[in-house]
Amino acid sequence: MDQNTTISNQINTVIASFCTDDESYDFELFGSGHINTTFFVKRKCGGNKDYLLQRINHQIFKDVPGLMNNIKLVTEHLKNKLASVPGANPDLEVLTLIPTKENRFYEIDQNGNFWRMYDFLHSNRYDVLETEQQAYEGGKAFGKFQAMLSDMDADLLIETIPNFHNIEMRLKRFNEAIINDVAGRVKEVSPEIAFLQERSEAMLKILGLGEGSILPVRIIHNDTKFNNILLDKADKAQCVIDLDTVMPGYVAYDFGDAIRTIINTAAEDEADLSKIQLNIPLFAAYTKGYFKEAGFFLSDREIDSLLKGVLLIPYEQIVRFLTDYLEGDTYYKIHFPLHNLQRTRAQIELLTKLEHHYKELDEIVQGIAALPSNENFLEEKNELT
Ligand code: ADP
Ligand code: GN1
Ligand code: MG
Repeated sequence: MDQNTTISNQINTVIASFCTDDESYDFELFGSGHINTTFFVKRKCGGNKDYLLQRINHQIFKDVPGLMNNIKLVTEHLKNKLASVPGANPDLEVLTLIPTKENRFYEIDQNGNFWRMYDFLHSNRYDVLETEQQAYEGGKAFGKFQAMLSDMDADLLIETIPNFHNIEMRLKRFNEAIINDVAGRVKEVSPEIAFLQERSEAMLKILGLGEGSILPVRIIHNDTKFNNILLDKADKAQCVIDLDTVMPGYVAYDFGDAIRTIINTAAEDEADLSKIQLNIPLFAAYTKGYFKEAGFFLSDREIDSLLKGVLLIPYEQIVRFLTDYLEGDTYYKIHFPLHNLQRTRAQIELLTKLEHHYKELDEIVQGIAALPSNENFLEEKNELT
């Protein structure tokens, strides 16, 4: 038997371990996530009921049972909330886990890999945005997500990756990577290291505000890049996905990571730096959508912290991509040898532009935050003007 047939048989065995409604499936690699390995699973005999199968990266998520319990609790909480909202459809708006025949939410294969399955949601997905409508809907999706989780007990959730957005810890590991230089790459990246070092003090602000209890800890998504939202066929917000990192944190983290992907006219790893520009109307549209859903619970100090997150998260990504490059590319999936370095340089370009426009962006946030709530809740077409 050739290697492909063996892998195919293994995946078919995994599929059969879940409570699916048919025996014969086709599957193909799917999506552009950097962490898990995702397959689109379709019944050979056709029909609309498709599945999304994922091999969970257990090198990164060390406690998969704990992680899956988090996802079970979060999806249950969201579905219960939506059940009482007229017109809402919990099956389309919240991920639905498929249990295994042994009534668990994950399966372990013969090689010790962890798998999970969701209902596949037929929807629109974007790595790079095209319209203000999409940005606005993205803001609503993540705002509503935080709002709906605001009354969930955070103690129920484990920290799937401890210190995920803790920049002090990220910098510590980065400095260790420089000292260890296991891949012999430090000499190639002096300008990038200097860029990070020049800003390291300034980037500790959010952490300091949190430690001083000025910013409240809330349950947030923690990985709000735009391709972690599904929009429906009319580009309306449908479902927030990729729930692996739903954990306590500061709202500025979610705002910053969303803006990182929304405001950038190019891909996160664009090689041609001249293509990386700021699309400020998309920034404003996202912010309006976000405040529409989250404005009612944000404190003034949290509102003031949002733009700090817009600088912090691209900075943190640079630290993380460069650390991975220095450590020999062990964390993120890469598609060519210098991919992490290219990502690093693209994010440096983005951060530099964000720094230049900081004041202008902050004024936009403050202006939207100051809108009377009735104005914030106008019909959608008016809100974007
Ligand atoms: P990763 O952690 O690797 O980013 P994700 O959970 O984000 O993994 O999934 C990868 C991609 O698969 C997503 O960007 C999205 O396009 C798609 N996807 C994930 N879950 C679903 C789903 N239930 N229905 C349809 N598409 C999905
Ligand atoms: C990863 O899983 P994915 O591709 O949506 C990463 C995020 C980074 C992002 C950068 C668990 O997100 O933290 O912001 O890549 N997820 C994890 O594109 O590390
Ligand atoms: Mg993802």
